[in-house]
Parts: sequence; C-alpha cells; structure tokens
Amino acid sequence: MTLTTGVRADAGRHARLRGLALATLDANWEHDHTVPSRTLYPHQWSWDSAFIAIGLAHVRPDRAWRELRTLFAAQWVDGRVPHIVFNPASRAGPYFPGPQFWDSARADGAPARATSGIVQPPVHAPAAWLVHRRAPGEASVAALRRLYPRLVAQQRYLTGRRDAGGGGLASIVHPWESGLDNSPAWDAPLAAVPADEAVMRAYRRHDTAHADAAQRPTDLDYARYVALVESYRAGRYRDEALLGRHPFLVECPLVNAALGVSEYALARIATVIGADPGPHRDRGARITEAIVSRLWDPVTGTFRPRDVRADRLVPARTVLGLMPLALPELPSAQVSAVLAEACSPRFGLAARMDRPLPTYDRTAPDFEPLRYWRGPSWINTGWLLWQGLRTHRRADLAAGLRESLLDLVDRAGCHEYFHPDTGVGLGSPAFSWTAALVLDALA
Ligand code: 2M8
Repeated sequence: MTLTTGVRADAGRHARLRGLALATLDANWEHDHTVPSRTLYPHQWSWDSAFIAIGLAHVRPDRAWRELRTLFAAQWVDGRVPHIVFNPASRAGPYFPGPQFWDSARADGAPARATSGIVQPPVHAPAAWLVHRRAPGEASVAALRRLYPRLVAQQRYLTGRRDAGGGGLASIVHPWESGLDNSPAWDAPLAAVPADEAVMRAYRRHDTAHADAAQRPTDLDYARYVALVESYRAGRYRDEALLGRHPFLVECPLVNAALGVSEYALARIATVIGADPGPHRDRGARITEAIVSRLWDPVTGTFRPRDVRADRLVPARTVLGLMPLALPELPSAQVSAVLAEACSPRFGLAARMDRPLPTYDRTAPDFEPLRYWRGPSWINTGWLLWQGLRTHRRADLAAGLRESLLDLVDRAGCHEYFHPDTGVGLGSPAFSWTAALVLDALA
C-alpha cells in the first residue's frame, strides 16, 4: 500500500466508524440520558454515562452535559451517585434486579426517583473535564460550575463513608460497584459470601434472554450478587460499621485509581471556575500514596485488590491491576512494573498488538474467552489503559492499543465486548460506551 492509499483507507475507516458510533448513540438516546443497550440495560448506568458523555462531547456537546446532569440529579444526600437510575417510563422489557428489589425509597437521603443503592467507579470528574476541554465556552463553564459541588460530594462519600479499611481508600460492597462484575478478582472474597444458586429459582434473570448464557455471569454469581444486595439493603444502604456486618469489602484498584485521577481533574475544573485547586492536588497525591502502600504487591510487582475483611491481596492477575497507570504521580518503579505486566504474555500490550487486550491474564488456567469480564476484551478498560499510557508519555504503546481498539469495532461493530483471540463481537451488538469511546479515540 502506498502512503496516499494508506491515508485514504484510514480516512474511509474513520468516517465509517464515526457514522456507526453516532448512529449507535443516537439510537440509544432516551429523552435525557443514554441507555447502555436497548435490550440488556434499559435504564441509566453511572459509569456508562461518564464514558458516553466523553464521546458525545465530540458530536453532541449539549447532550453530553445533559447526560451528566440527569445522572447527578439522582445523587443521594450523602453524595453517592447510584449505579442505576431507573427510568419509570422505560418501554423496554424488565431488568433484574429492578426498582422493587432495590427499594431505594426506604433509605435515608435517596432521591425521589428510584435508583439502586450502590455506586460504580467515579470516572465522572475526568469525564466532565474532557467534555469541557473538547467543547469549551460559556455554557460549558456554567455546566462545570453546577457539577463541581456534586463531584466533590461524590468524592467525599467514597473517601469518607466508604473507607472501611481505614487506610485512605474506598471499599466496594458489591462486585457490581467495580463495573467488572464477574472478574476473577472477586472470586476469593466472594467465596466467603454464603449463597446457593438454587436461590435464583425465586427470581427471573432477563439478561440471558438477550445474551448467550455462556457469555454472562453464572447463577451462582447471581445468587451471591443478590445476597450482597440483601445484606446492604437490610441496613438501608448505610455505611456505618460495615466491617462488622457486611460480607464483601474490597479495595479495588480501578475504583481507587479513578478516585485519585478525579482529584486531579477537579483541580483543573477548580481553576476554570475560580475555586482552589490546591486541596484537590494534595488529595490526589494522598490517594496515590495509599494505592501504592495498600494495593501494591512487591513480590509479583503488580497492583491487586485488597480483601479488607481477610486483610490480604487477592491472587488473580486481572486488567484491574493495570488501572493505576492513569495516576499522573504514580512513582516510576510502579509505572515500569505496570508496563511490564501489560506487555507480558498475560496481556500482550505492544506497539503492534497481535491480539486484543484481555480483561484477565490469558495464561491463567481459568481464562474464559467468552464469559463477560473473565477474559473478553472491553473497549472501556482498553481506553482507560490508553489514557494511562498517554499520561506517562508512552506514545508507542498508546498508538498500538488505540489501533487495536479501533480495529475491533471496525471489524465487529459496536459490541459490548469481544473475543480476545478472534475479535468476534459478544454481548449487546449496539453498546453505547463502545460507540462513545471510539469517537474519542478517533479524535
Ligand atoms: C454490567 O453490569 C450490570 C449490573 O450493573 C449487569 O450485568 O446487569 C457491567 O458491565 C457494568 O460495568 C455496566 O456498567 C453495566 C451497564 O452497561 O452492565
């Protein structure tokens, strides 16, 4: 291929991808928010909306702010941003577990609108910053001004009420809070949660009506998910004394890296709206130090989730361990070690990648290339690593990863996830954050 035909082919691919991504986001727009998928996820999801806003900023900036505004309108009084905001007018089929199961109305400080009671990774402050940077102007500064106190309250909730381990990091109370629901990272801490898959006979899962059961969590996983919601709901979603009464408390490297990165984003936002950026930078540095002191395993040279109840790091090597790379002040020893892990045969990151980035160590005996977060390639974890590579000026590796992400979507479409060897599309075929992050990677 000559240089000019190469450039033309690239322009053609970009136009094709842009058109597909925009059509996917438009089709999933629902009055004041975007559903992740019309079939599988017919409500608003917290971290999905942050990724979606990042993509919308490139094509529909007004909608990007609307997306974030709608989500934060459902913020609880204590600052938590619920992981699902239910749409009472949804015309799609039912979702399990739905609003009756969560029963947020009986919790103190919940909003009028039905929501879940748990959270997801706090990627919203960096998203707001990227939306502003992409389409700056008076309206965008006004939007940042409105959002800022809500973003600060979200951080305060996570670093305050959720610091169950007492070491300056947030604990998750449910695997759903990590966003990587059935990641092998949760196998060890989940084993301590009493559950029996027969429990699921009392409920009706709807996910397996829309996606192959072999590509979804198992019934035993769901039995544990249900047990954990029941435990947290029994205390009306209060966070006091969690250590003594809740069976799952884990410090997740992705959630906490997002918490740290958010402080640096808040510092930038503060500068634009005339607030003091200093305290945010200090908090970002403190969270970075806490991640290194609590989640770093010097023996293997990797970051791992900390099981707070058992007070130990979990054994599985998952993509979560690569996420602290997004922290701008991560010490150079840890930067080098994360890059070594990412470039190892476990994850295969390279300037020219021959296979997509998996979500789990592809050399592990229990690597499952079809099952959700237990192996398949996801665009959001790839995009987060891409951000980390750019933060630490690894343009060579960033270019290889970006190319691999675009190639996946170009060949298979805006799927929810992809087979990590063949690139075949899995899960929902019209998934919003895939579309949104492709738009961002194209820019
Ligand atoms: C998936 O999680 C939901 C529960 O929250 C589910 O499986 O029903 C995860 O992939 C999560 O990260 C994502 O936010 C959500 C909606 O896309 O779906």
